[in-house]
Amino acid sequence: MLNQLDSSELYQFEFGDNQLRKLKEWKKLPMLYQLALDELKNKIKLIQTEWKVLNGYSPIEHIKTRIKEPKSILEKLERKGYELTVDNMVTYIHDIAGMRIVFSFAQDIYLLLDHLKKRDDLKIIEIKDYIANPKPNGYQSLHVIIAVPLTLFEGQRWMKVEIQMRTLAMDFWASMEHILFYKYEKQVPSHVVMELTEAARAADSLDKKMHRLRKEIMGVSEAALPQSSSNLLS
Ligand code: 0O2
Repeated sequence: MLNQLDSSELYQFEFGDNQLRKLKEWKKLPMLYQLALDELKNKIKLIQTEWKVLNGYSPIEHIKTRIKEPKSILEKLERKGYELTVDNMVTYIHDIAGMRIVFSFAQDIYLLLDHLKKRDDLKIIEIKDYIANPKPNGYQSLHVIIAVPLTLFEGQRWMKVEIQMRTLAMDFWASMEHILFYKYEKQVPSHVVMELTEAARAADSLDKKMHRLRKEIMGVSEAALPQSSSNLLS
């Protein structure tokens, strides 16, 4: 949590005229991001329940949330070339509050995205579609930066949350890659890179196979699927 930042890290922050305001803001941030995650999770859970009642199944396997570690926030700010200030953190680090939603089928990711786009109680800031355009290593996921309104005693405040939406297969690959990547301390041997990319292709073909089986067994027609996914998994 941000309030567990040790003093040596805290001293890297500016202490000028606005010292008190910034310190108060710093103390408040973890709470605000956590409230935004709670709020968003409730909204998604409501949709999940509605979906289950209407369609007889839940498209969402599980939802995880996390607040980014202070060390990772500072490293990311540094990597992006910004000064280590609270204002820069809030402005340029979009994934301080992170939510991961894992789906059974890729098509349902786009159904949820279409729904989120239509809501007026949430604001979509940015979409990165690594499902349609996987990263060179094979990483697939749909990233959405979304603003969630909090009605506070001091007034309304919009907080940013990064949602990563992916299938079980994509999630399995990303988790394994994360473990291997960090084990090799970012010096991944080339044959490992090749095998990981191969494994990503295997995960992708598993998703495509499940999509075909779903169409056959559940009778889901291509027309019933959102545009963005129907040309993706044919
Ligand atoms: P952690 O520990 O997961 O939080 P932006 O956040 O948009 O300003 P960035 O970093 O270019 O800038 O965003 P990107 O690449 O869209 O998404 C970053 C996050 O996606 C990462 O967070 C990971 O969670 C995930 N991610 C992106 N690429 C990969 C990948 O190749 N493998 C795996 N396993 N995850 C990936 P962090 O902050 O790097 O780390």
